[in-house]
Amino acid sequence: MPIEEVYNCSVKRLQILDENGNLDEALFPEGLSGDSLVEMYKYMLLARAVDAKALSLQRQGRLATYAPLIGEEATHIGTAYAMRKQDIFIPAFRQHGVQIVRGLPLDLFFLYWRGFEDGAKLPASLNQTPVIVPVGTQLPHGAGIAFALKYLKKDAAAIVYIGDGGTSEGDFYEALNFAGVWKAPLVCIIENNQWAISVPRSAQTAAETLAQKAIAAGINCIQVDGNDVLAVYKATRDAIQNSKDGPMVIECVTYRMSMHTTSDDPEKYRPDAEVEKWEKKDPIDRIRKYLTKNGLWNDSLEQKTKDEQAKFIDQAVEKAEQFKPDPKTMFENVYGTITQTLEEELSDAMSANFWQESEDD
Ligand SMILES: Cc1ncc(C[n+]2csc(CCOP(=O)(O)OP(=O)(O)O)c2C)c(N)n1
Ligand SMILES: [Mg+2]
Repeated sequence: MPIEEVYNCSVKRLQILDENGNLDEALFPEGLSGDSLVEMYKYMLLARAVDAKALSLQRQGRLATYAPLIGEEATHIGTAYAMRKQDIFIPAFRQHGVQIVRGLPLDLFFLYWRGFEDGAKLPASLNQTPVIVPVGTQLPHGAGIAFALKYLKKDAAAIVYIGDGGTSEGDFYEALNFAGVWKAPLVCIIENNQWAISVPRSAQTAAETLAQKAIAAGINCIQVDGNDVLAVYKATRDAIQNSKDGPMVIECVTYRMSMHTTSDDPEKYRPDAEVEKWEKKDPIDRIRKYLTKNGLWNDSLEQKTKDEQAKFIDQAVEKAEQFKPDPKTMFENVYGTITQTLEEELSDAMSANFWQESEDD
């Protein structure tokens, strides 16, 4: 008796805009206007400018540990631009570009990265869960939220983000398994930036792609050029449109151009040649080339936009730096009932002396 094939699978890869700004017309996302392309580009510039400001503030001691986004703008803006307001956005900790497109007040962004939990108190209208640092834990939340949306018959999807490293966590597989069984409207964006701190993608898994991890859970998947904002946008928009029929995994292949966080030095573990190779694939350069070639952008618009964005960012930083924290917030929400040690520390913190000494340090 011949050995039967019971299952056969493959993973497709989508790219629309190449490194030189040339477009595959046949794949261009239907209905996307020139104005929308310019808006996406401006968001990418803004994300990069906010990132540069955050890094500079951290180096001046005006921000706490920060996780840069540079290089990942197309993955952030493309996915965010495809989302609808009613969709629920479930980030990990690096998706600042998505937050910007979703309308996060920028002062809250700086407040959060200054280390104040008040920056994590998000307006409910954003439909976003808080930034989450324990790797992978947002996946079960995302699957649960997607299940709830289906149960409540809402016309909305849950969009959850995870890094290449995060896909090795049990939480990732468990969440996909659940979402697959329940055909929950979950769109899982794997932001494959090639590194998990100092662990390269090649040491993370023997699988050829990260997208294919969806297949065992019975979930559709695609790999996209994560530095091509059009491909990222199209894949995400299609996945959201189809989410009423079940989940989708999108692997965005991109690159972390900078350090993992400001407490890390990538020069210790990765070759310059690798970074230089990815510089040629810069997500902002290629869309700028396309827009310029098509008469939608020029140097004076670039300068005007950058000037306006710099002012906008400075105002947000000023507001965040004027914020006066209530020391009590550090002690709240740690335990259901405050412990004796925390009670003592709180009482110290509430004394005027404590703050005087800290300021003099
Ligand atoms: C459960 C858990 N283990 C370890 C860490 C420490 N840690 C923080 S980020 C990170 C790497 C994450 O890599 P990846 O998922 O690729 O996301 P990226 O940082 O590249 O965006 C690790 C190991 C953590 N925060 N949580
Ligand atoms: Mg990573």
